[in-house]
Amino acid sequence: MDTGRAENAVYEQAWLDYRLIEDEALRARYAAVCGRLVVAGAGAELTSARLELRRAIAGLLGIEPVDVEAEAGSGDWGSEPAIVVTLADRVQERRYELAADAIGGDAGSNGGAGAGAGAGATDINGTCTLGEEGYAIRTGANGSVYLLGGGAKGALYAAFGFIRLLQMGGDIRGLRMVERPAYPLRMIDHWDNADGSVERGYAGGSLFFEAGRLGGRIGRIRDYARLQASIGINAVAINNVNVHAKETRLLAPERLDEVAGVAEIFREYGIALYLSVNFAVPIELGGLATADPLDPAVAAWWRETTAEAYRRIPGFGGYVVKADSEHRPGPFTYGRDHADGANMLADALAPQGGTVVWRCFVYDCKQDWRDRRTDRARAAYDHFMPLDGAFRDNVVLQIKHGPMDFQVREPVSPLLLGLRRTQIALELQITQEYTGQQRHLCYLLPMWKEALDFDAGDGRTVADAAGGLKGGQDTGERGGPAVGHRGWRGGLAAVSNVGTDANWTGHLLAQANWYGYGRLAWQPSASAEAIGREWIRMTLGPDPVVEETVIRMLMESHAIYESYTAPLGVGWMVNPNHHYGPNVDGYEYSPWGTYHYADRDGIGVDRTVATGTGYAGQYPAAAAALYESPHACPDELLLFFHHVPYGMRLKSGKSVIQHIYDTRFEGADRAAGLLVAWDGIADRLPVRVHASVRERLAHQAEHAREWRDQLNAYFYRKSGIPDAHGRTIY
Ligand code: GCV
Repeated sequence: MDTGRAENAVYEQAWLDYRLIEDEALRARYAAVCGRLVVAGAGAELTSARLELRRAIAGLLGIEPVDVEAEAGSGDWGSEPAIVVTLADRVQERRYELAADAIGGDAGSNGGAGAGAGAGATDINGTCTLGEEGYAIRTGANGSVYLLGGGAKGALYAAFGFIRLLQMGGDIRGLRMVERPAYPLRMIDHWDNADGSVERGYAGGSLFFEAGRLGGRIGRIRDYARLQASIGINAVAINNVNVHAKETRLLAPERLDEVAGVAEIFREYGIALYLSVNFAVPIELGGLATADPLDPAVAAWWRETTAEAYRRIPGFGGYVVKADSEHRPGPFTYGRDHADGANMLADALAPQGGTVVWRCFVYDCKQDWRDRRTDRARAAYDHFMPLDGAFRDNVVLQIKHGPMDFQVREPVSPLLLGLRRTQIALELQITQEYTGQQRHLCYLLPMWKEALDFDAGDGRTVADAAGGLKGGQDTGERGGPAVGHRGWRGGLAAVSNVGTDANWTGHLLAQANWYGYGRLAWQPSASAEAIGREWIRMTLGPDPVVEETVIRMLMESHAIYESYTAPLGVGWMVNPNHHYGPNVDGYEYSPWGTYHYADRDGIGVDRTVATGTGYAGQYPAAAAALYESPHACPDELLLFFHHVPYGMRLKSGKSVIQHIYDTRFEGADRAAGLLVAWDGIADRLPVRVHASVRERLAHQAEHAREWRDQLNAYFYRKSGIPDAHGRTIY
């Protein structure tokens, strides 16, 4: 298959590629309802909903819908079926034809990738229960489909939800869907720099910055905002958390209009723009002698600067802060703690309703590798647990899913479940820094699902914790919020994987991670497979053979990547700085706190309480006991928690060394299999789409062999133990 339009659309429109539905009967059924469009109500998001529906209907059905104006106050738009977009409370208040049918009755979900959040029988009652961002979709008596937002943002999400239904070929008769996002914060963080580069970016340059200028690519930024809104993203930080001199100036009065230009586009799509800020900006920009958070002049500077930012930037959301981390300035310089730092910014933001997202990635990056007692894995918990309850209620602590740094396999950070009186956001990394840099296929949702589903033995999962659910009820001594209170601001945040590449993500299939992140942030109980299938169908089309092939590739890819790169929970065997490619000792004698301690007898880090760094003791009792014992510890994390001999038997029955050899061989073979599978659907895909992914899969297959051979050779030479199957090890 080869059509220029299809190729470009897949590249540029990603999953919002509205190609004509081929099934004529289905198209006609949809067209009978979609030929008339009513948008009742005002607001930027409703305007965007109208534009998007028009665009989707034109593309998918090949018709231009007629815009029907609801007569002011009457709600009368004729008896013919139509798509009606409005606010749920408007429907009730104005006694529209549909009222009882649209809102009452047994609320269900569309299914799709996951059930609507908390959809119940009688709880959908206008804005109060849908919330600003929730929505209901109902089919009325005459076949009209009502897209009812709790607020204007909800109406926009309803429009995208309905479009997804059409793209998926769903039945629009008798719809009774209710959707509400699980979390109020569904954020994407860009690590984009003012010079146009992207830290850990693998898809070209920055969408936002070009040689110091911000917001020039208006069309592309608008498409970006559409894509984000379509998956429910409502907050985007546009600049790198490593805030250098140039980005520090984004808060200067003469730069605010540029920021405002991007924020204006975001606002039309319900997205709040955040800025990552340099904790020392009062010195660098304000000319003060200090950035001490307890100095009144510093607090006043932040208050004034923040008020000005809100005056100038529409829909500004607040600040993201990386402090006292990897050479960034922070409150430690002044002998203050992170609650002092975060609360000072929170006080500046509070009058404007803003939020400070404060990162917990705080550790000693100048560690002596000879010192075995210092353990980087402990750092976030050690720094932040003593501050639980000390944060203002517009502070959200952003916590990486593992205690180290986005490795292929890590245990879940104990801080996520430990904090009970502090609002949190789980931080994920969509950009594939340690997972193949968008040259290897690695669908991250299975890994993210494991983190979200993790509970430490008391039935409270990380997904619950990120939503403030099932927590303690105490109020913090310093005024922190009781977990789960109504004003909860936490949720999920993730590092972006997009850039200026035509297909957004470099590796086309890496789009599934971006799409999937948004869908999970909306509903964490949705399945990785269902979300993957949505992405495939919306992006690559409805061919079932393509869908089955690609979903298998996606679902197996994380396990495949892990099996040739990171054995039994050991990470960091990569080249320093750029983090690509095998280098077993790349981080072994470094100051970064990243060791495997392999010698001739064994491998792994002793993190037990009994004989090691004590990290295992940071978990609640049940999980701590599991990790403390090398016999109870799950195989896949054995070397994260224990230093063991190569001959130790795993639960699988294999020795550690044989496991290392076997998984390297299998992993490389399975990576080669991904290429074979993709080639099997070559004639079902646009030529350029097939070729671009093929090139990456071919590289992956070859690179996986390199990983296999370097790791096997290294461990054979260390241990002197041959492979039980006599395969070639160099
Ligand atoms: C933005 C890791 C990455 C850094 C990143 C840092 C962070 O260390 O390698 O590039 O810095 O994480 O999350 O702040």
